[in-house]
Amino acid sequence: IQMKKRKIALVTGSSGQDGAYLCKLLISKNYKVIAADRRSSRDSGWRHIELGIKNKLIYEDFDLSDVNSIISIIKKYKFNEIYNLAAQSFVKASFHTPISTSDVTALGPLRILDTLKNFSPKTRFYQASSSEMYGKVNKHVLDENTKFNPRSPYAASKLFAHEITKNYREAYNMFCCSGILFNHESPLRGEEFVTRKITKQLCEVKLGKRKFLELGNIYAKRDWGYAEEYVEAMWRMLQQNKPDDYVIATNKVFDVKYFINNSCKSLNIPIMWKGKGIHEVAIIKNTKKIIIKINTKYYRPTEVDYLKGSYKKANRILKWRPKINLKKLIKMMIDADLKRLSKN
Ligand code: F7E
Repeated sequence: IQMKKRKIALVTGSSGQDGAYLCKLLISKNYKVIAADRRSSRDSGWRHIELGIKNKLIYEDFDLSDVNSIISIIKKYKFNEIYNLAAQSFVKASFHTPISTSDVTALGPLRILDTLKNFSPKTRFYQASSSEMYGKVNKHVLDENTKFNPRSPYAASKLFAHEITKNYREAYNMFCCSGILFNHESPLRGEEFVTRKITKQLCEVKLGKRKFLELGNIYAKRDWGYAEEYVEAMWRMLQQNKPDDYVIATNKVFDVKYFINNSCKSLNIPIMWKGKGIHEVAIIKNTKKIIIKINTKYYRPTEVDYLKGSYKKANRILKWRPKINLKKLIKMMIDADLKRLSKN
């Protein structure tokens, strides 16, 4: 009997939320997985520990801004697949560091693509594109044909990466795909993003470790899915006969306020809202204590107000669809944060 050869994959940004879930998925599919991060991002590797995959990965130091680190890793292994999940991914931070954000988030993937073209043109490449590329929209539901209108250095960088990925596919016939992923959350989400900030800090209030939280624009609307399901879509894109781009979303939209209200329900903290604009607050019903305040430091110079995606194409071709709804996702995140905080 001929043994099927084990596939080798590179996951850049493996220590992030999506990287960790994707590594877990690839290991379960018997891939040899090379987990690549900047040395400084790897910190404690807490996500890999939580997922129980820390000793199943091969770790390599890697930096998207350093083309030599890319060349040496691509020459060292014969990758079947590369998933580029590394980026400066926090939209707000990109306004403060637009140049380094562009260097990593826009030029980083080009460095990989050009290295692949020169040394490994058969390797399949996945680029993590983002719904932030749509920016200011005047359409109700966004899909693969909707025009982009980026509203941050992060979004402009992702758009360059998206276009250059398509260009390498068309110009050199390489197998390159972009997944246009809408917001996706989980207990492994970084604490600077709004969902995890809310679940973690509300849990701290619940446990008496914090008095209140401060947020920015609570009327922003997002299409929030569950990250572990979204990484499955990435893998499916690279298993097709033809490379292409796909929107991954839930086709549902909620505002930040809805996320807060549901998190409070899930924690049994009854709240009510008072005031308007920057003076709006949420107070705890029985004690009348303020639990949420607005702080304009969390506003963005240009905001993305509304994003809702259609996953029709992904459903038709990849047979992918979202399964966990937002209420379940919130509950999952709250339970995980309560558990972690009770340990400390
Ligand atoms: O903000 C509003 C904020 O930082 C969501 C990244 O993964 O998804 C993410 O980008 C909304 C924005 O995510 C706070 O103004 C209010 O309208 O959780 P976020 P994001 O900017 O949508 C896309 C798909 C990516 O590609 C990105 O990499 O919530 N908001 N108050 C706040 N946001 C934060 N972070 N903190 C607040 O206090």
